[in-house]
Amino acid sequence: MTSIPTSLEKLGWSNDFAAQIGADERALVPLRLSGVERSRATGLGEAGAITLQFPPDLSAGSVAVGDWVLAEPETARICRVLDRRSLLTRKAAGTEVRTQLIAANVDTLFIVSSCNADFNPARLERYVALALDAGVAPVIVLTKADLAADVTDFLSRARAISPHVAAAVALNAKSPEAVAALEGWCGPGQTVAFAGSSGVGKSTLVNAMTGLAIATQGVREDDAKGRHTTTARALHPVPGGGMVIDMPGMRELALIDASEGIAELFDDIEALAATCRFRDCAHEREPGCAINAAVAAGTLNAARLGRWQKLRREDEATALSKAEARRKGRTFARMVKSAKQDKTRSRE
Ligand SMILES: Nc1nc2c(ncn2[C@@H]2O[C@H](COP(=O)(O)OP(=O)(O)OP(=O)(O)O)[C@@H](O)[C@H]2O)c(=O)[nH]1
Ligand SMILES: [Mg+2]
Repeated sequence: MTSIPTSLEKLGWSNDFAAQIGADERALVPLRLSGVERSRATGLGEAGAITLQFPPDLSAGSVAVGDWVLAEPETARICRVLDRRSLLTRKAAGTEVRTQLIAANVDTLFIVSSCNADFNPARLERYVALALDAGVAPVIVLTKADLAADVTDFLSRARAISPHVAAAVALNAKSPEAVAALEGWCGPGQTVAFAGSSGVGKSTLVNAMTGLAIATQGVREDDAKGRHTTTARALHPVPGGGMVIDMPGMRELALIDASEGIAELFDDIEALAATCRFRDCAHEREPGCAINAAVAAGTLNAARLGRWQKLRREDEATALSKAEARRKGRTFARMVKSAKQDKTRSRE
């Protein structure tokens, strides 16, 4: 394993974090979470890697890899999570509408896809919206360029996703040149994270950047699908400066509270929609619909329009379910409160 940097700056510490430490917190130790498990976490700090315990009022679900925390040196117990520079989240799997934290204090999200059957604009758009919503720069990384017949076609389709994609690069993750292609985004003080489906080469790239030997695995030939080799998110130092987060492959990415990211991703369509004759235009058969006119004129891709509508509908449905859950929660809390009052009264 590569040695862990000893200075906090090398781990991504900056003045924004230092400024948050109160006068009564000077005895606490700042640590950056490099791994989070159900009942404990690993923190990197000046003394190296430490196993940290959660206090009763903080669960593993409220922190993420990349977070900065303050911990008690004697007990190794986390006292407080420092305000984040950025936070990547998604809707947790399952029917309940719940936010799951993915990674914190990330500067650039490398959205990885292979130049093969894995390439899917709808999926890439979700990752881009997620990054934009969190104020993280999205960079699309197309791997397995060595196996593709026409890499430029994949690159142009990736660039067409949104003008807000910071860059799209194609590479062979196993070649010695791969690191140089990504170096521009990862330097001292920077944190980058790799996200994407299983088997696209995230860990292969993390290994190339860090000199580690994280397990990587072959892909099924028939459908280009990976097998979920990486099972937990982990933060690693890059010897030349910066930190990198490897993540398990995501089967699907459901967004939550990402309406700003979706609007930014599709801001050209949003601007067009604002010029429709009717403010509540559904872009179906209304007269004066600027969206339909653009599709008819060939300046707006109908499939991309469909994906914008789908993401917006999904986002609205999630927001509604969340509001409903909150309302039910409040009703339940009121019921409990009034039941308690009734009990007290009946004793009086
Ligand atoms: N030829 C070629 N093979 C690659 C490339 N990138 C990754 N691979 C291979 O693809 C397989 C999967 O790579 P991993 O790095 O394990 O993929 P991953 O994205 O980390 O997968 P999960 O951990 O399951 O999410 C490995 O056998 C890699 O050697 C590439 O650019 N070209
Ligand atoms: Mg992996």
